[in-house]
Amino acid sequence: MHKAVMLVFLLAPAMVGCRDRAPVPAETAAPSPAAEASRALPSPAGLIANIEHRSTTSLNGPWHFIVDPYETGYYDYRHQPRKDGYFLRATPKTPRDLVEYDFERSETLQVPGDWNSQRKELFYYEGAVWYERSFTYRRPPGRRVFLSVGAANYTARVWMNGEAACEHEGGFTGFNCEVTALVKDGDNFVVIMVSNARRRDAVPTDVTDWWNYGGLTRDVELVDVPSTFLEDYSVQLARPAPDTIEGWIQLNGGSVPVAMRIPELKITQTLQPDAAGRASFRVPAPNLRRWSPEQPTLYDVEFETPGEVVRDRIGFRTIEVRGRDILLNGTPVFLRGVCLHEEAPLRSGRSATEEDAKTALGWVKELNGNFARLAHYPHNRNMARVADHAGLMLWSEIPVYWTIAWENPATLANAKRQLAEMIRRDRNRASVIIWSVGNETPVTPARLAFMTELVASARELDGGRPIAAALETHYAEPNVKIIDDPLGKELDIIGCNEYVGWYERTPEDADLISWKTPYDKPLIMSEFGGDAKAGLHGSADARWTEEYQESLYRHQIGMLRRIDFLRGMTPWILMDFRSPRRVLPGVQDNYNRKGLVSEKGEKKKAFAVLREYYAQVAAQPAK
Ligand code: GCB
Repeated sequence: MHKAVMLVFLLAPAMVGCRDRAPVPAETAAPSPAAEASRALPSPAGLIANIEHRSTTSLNGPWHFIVDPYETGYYDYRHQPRKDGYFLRATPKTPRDLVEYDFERSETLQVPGDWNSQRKELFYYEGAVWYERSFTYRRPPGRRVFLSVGAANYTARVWMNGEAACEHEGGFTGFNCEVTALVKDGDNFVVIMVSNARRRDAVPTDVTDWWNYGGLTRDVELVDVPSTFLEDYSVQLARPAPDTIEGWIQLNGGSVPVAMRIPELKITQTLQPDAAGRASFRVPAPNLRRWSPEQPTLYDVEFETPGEVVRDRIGFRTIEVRGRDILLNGTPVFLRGVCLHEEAPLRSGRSATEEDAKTALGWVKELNGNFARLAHYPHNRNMARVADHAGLMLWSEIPVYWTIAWENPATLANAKRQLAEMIRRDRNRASVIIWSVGNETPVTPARLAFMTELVASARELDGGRPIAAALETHYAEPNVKIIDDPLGKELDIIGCNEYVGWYERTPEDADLISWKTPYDKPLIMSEFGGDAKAGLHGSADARWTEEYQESLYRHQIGMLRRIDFLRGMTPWILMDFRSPRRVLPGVQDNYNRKGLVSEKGEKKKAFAVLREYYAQVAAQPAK
């Protein structure tokens, strides 16, 4: 060793490692839950209802991004949260300063949008990505300001001008954090660390059958409201007195009188909220036209507080279950539906826009449908808005899918939060008629306890809509299928997924099968189907051909017709969607091919079979 080097080594051992050693933190490799909690950013504020009709400043558009698989921008090399993380958006002040990132020189991603379909190198990426954008702003005098994120898959940590704003978990529901004290007049910047790392204890868990699209997948905007503002409200038709509109309002930041108006019905009321900012109301509405698929009437509803008029468009209808019937406005209805993923028509990737919603729901209309099952998580807000206008009924679901960590209380709390966020956003949408608490969950005591709590939560949050879940089935006898999952007892509507002719037996075997259940409740066959590659033709017994899928639909329809307690169906699925489980070259190529329409919009033969059947059903009065 060179003498000089040896001298340095002896005198200053810390320098040899090229940095000062950080003190060893109390917790080492695996920080305790308490230590993790102490690092947490603030929780989001209460969800603000109807953001789309408030005073907003869009932050959509290009955001700079940094891919950070090791979370270097958040944790130091001892896995401690950094004080100088990327959220500071630092730039060197002098040539000597060491700053190892630079948002300005980093490339951009479009928001809203997933990163996987925007960048080839991020197609399979699962981990953290930092988003940054700057904006100029002038806070309207006296107003409070919230940053609203429509969805960030899966976790998000938000900083405004370098200060912690909030964090959120759950990839398909929105959140907002108050930034009144953090935004400045003039130049601002916001940084959001989004991670789509899968976790066994998350909701959904680590194994699903859809693409794990990461990123800021829905609109991001600033919302400004008065210091006391209308945070949430419910307006619906009363049951069992359907000539009455009832509801409640919840203010944030104090209590002020609120004028509620439905001009077309000549309804004007002044509500005087209590000290907690809450008031409820009941008003007669004798001449009201009910919302229905045939006549999707919507009314302007206005709430005026000092400094804000919140306008909504609301349809009024009742939905209830009596025995084995589903009653819409008191009349039995058969739900002619199809399942949908939130996959963008014609281009793949996450859908986000009103245009996407119109295309997808336009196909449902073309099928002569009146219903869609939004699988397997809450879809973006445009879906329910477009469905309200188009006269389509919806099933909305949380991603409690397959094999959740049933015994983990934090997982249950997470599922409950997502359920509450889903209900809170869409409770005033007439189109949404069913809340679903999950899909194909196994029959075990721990899962039953978990799901029963979710059902109770859903009822508490919204007593006005039936609760369902998609259950599994088994054979009671060689040709008799039974739905007797004990969760059925808790539900209002039984959903059931079955794949006769695809994962089991042949399409023709459906002719032999009959169905039973101990529950005196309506059944929606919430899934059936099989894969077909658009344009691949052959005989009806050759897998992957359009003819196979067509034949499967014909036999399924024959079987379903014979189920006297069937009150709806949603075959799997409207459009081919990306899934990493689907690897068969030349056929699947990372797409689940059970769509009636390909990802490019090509209609397969089964589309016409279903369309024809739904036309027949629509022409008959419901049972
Ligand atoms: C199911 C699941 C759905 C899958 C589908 C399939 O039962 O609920 O998420 O994508 O089957 O294609 O296997």
